[in-house]
Order: sequence, then structure tokens, then C-alpha cells
Amino acid sequence: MLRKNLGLLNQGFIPGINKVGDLFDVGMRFIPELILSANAMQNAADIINAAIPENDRQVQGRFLIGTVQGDVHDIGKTIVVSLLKASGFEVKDLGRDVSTDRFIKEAEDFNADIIGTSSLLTTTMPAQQKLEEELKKAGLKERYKTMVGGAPVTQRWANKIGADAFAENASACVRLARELVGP
Ligand code: B12
Repeated sequence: MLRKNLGLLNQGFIPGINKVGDLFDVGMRFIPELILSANAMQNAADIINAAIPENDRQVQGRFLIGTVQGDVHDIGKTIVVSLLKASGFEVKDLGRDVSTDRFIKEAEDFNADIIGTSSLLTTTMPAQQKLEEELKKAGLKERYKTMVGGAPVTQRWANKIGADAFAENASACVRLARELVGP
């Protein structure tokens, strides 16, 4: 069931919405179509996410996640949340447009193992670097593992800013999160 749902996403909806993004990029589609497609994708993702059973067996780890400041893209982040929950992680989703200070405060309150940040705009990716800098300044870099993701984000960027991991999609996120929290 989980594999079928992921197939619907990975072979169907995600390539579809990215196609819209590419057409928007070259000026063949405009904001109204972007919003229409986003709503259709959001509805599809909600149905599929709801069909992914939460796994309440032994908790694998505590994963705090959110989309960075200035960025309202959250469809991808929401898919990641569903798969983490289905894989036994306790997840706190802070939503979108989340400030660096809030990530750090909430990580403390939630006693997080991993802080995951999503960025879909090249203009908001620097917020992922700011989190690394603020964690270092606060002497908390060893306390939390960090993971970055989002369409423009790469392993090279993760290495540059000193993030502990980069995952290009939800399945990779679960695999890497398990490695980060260890057995
Ligand atoms: C849908 C969409 C919107 C919707 C968002 C709706 C919503 N609730 O999310 C709306 C219409 C609001 C929107 C607005 C804008 N958008 Co927009 N948008 C898109 C679009 C078409 C699809 C994004 C998406 O949902 N992809 C599908 C999901 C499943 O993929 P994903 O997000 O990458 O997530 C996967 C992985 O990256 C990873 N992942 C994601 N997050 C995380 C987090 C962690 C921790 C981990 C481990 C992994 C991970 O796992 C996910 C699942 O596999 C993209 C095109 C594209 N190719 O990305 C443009 C795109 C991102 N948008 C773009 C732009 C420019 C804008 C606007 C500035 C347009 C404008 N002028 O107003 C505004 C900015 C608003 C803001 N402040 O954020 C550009 C960004 C260019 C750039 N690189 O900076 C893109 C690339 C389009 C383009 N080609 O120009 N957008």
C-alpha cells in the first residue's frame, strides 16, 4: 500500500507539478496556473498522506521540520512529514516561513534529534546557512543533527554550510534520518 502511494507521488504527481514549474520558468505558464496546480497537488498529497498509516511502534527519533523564513512552499515538506511518521519518527512540523530563532527554540522544547529545513527558493536557502551559524554560536551544533532539502538544495550546498545531511526526496530523508539517529 505504502509503495503504491509513493508510486502515485513519485511517478505521477511530482513530475507533473515540476513540469508546471518548468513551464512557469520559461514563461509558458503564469501565477494563476501555478496556484491552481499547487492546489491540485496539495489535495492529492493530502489524500495520499492520509492513506499513509502512522507507525506507532517504537519511536525511531524526534524530527523537527519546517520551511524556512520568507518561503511558503510546503507541499514537498508535507510529503516528507508523512513518510517520516509512517517510518516511526515523532515529527513536529512548524509549517512555513519559520524563523531561525523559532527552529532553535522549538528544537529545545521538542527535545529534537534532527532539525530539518525546507527551501524552494534560491533566495531563501541562506536561511539554512544561518541556522548552522546560530547553532554553532549557541554551542548547540553537537546537540542537534541538521538535514536540508528542497528543489534547489544540493549535497554541495549542505557540505558548504556544514549541514549533517541532504536528502533529495522523502524516501532518502527517512533512510538518512535513521543513519543520523543511529541504532
Ligand atoms: C507549487 C509551487 C508554488 C506554490 C506553492 C504552494 C505550496 N503550498 O507549497 C505557490 C503558487 C504558492 C508558489 C509561489 C511562488 N513560487 Co513557486 N513553485 C511551485 C512549484 C511549481 C512546485 C513545488 C512543489 O511543490 N514541488 C513538488 C514537491 C513534492 O517537491 P519539493 O518541494 O522539491 O519536495 C521534495 C524534495 O525537494 C524533498 N524535500 C523538500 N523539502 C524538504 C525538507 C527536508 C528537511 C528534506 C530532507 C527533504 C525535502 O522531498 C520532497 C518530496 O520528495 C515549483 C517548481 C519546482 N520545480 O520546484 C515552483 C518554484 C519553486 N517557485 C518559484 C517561484 C519563483 C515562486 C514565487 C517567487 C513566484 C512569484 N513571483 O510570486 C512565489 C514565492 C512565494 C514564497 N515566498 O515562497 C521558482 C523558484 C526559483 C528559484 N530557484 O528560486 C520555482 C522553481 C518555479 C520556477 N521554475 O521558476 N510556488
